[in-house]
Amino acid sequence: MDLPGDVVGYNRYFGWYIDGADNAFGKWLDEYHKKEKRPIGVTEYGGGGAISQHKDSIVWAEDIDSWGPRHPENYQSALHEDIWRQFAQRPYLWGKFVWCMFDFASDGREEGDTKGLNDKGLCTRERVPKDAYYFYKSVWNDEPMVWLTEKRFAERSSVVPQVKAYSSAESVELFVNGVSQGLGAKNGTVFTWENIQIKEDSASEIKVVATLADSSTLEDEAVWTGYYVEPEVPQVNIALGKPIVYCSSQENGNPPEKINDGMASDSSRWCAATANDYPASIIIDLEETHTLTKICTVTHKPSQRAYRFTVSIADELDGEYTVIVDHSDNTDTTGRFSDVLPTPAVGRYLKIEVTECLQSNAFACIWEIEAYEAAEQ
Ligand SMILES: [Ca+2]
Repeated sequence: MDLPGDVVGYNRYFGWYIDGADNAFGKWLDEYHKKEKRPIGVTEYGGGGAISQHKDSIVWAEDIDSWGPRHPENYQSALHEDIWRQFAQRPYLWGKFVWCMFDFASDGREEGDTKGLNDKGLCTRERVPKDAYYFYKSVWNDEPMVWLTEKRFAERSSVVPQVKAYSSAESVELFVNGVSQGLGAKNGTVFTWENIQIKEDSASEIKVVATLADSSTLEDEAVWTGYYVEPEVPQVNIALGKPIVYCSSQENGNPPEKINDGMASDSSRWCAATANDYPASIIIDLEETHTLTKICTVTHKPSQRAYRFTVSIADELDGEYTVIVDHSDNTDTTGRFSDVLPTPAVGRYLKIEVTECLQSNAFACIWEIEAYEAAEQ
């Protein structure tokens, strides 16, 4: 851009409104650092956090509704850790501005656990600090500190996939009911322990002890009650990177291969060559017969456009396609679809067909499609 100004700042929400996997924010910054003739900074970044919500092993595409209800507090803190690590490796940034310090009224939003609220604050509107607040305390403040995260995730799986603490100390030890679980793996000010067993159906005392340079200690603790959770069958996205064997048309720069490259973002999308050209379709060759259990789709311009589409499957490229996902009457503009199939679908060729967009003059355009199959046990 050639607007007047000595420096430039971008508001970007990687990991929130768009996928932030695989250091996407940092890569984007490097690209704009090269393009811009002036120093660049980040004038807004972040994501929502509802302190009533938590979940283990969160995946953005699966578990987060940036414009909807699912805003787990522990995703927000993990997001800030991930983004901050990318910022810290890029000293060319002239500034980084968290959006924002406190949750605030935002009429029209229906997100997280409270209507009419923008919950991107590091603290709630009532000034209760969220875990993300303590992450920044650990990286910004000189004052020695330790904070055990997910205190409010008090009823949870008895095998905790990851226990996490923030501390400016050199080492932090975890105790469960007085029994040491060892020193945490250290990544900057983030300390983690994997697969920690707590009691089932009764309370466990979880304590972290940070040892400072002068050998003094700081402690923090929580009480968690465990319950048995059936281990999840791992799901594998078998559409990822598979060859595209048919594409009705493509716009320059947005080729069909972007529909299954593992990134759901504006810069990683398939787009038809012209507007109002429906139906527009792509066929992905899964390379052998698969049994699909779930299809996830992200359409262009989430929160603005309601695309209508179907997903179907066939054994032969030119064979008969059976519709397995039908959004041909969609009116929703979230742009995010996660369809668990009522019965598993078997086939080799996966076709996505965009039939319409409720907004006029829109190009058929999909950011990403994922096809899941249960992993073999
Ligand atoms: Ca993509």
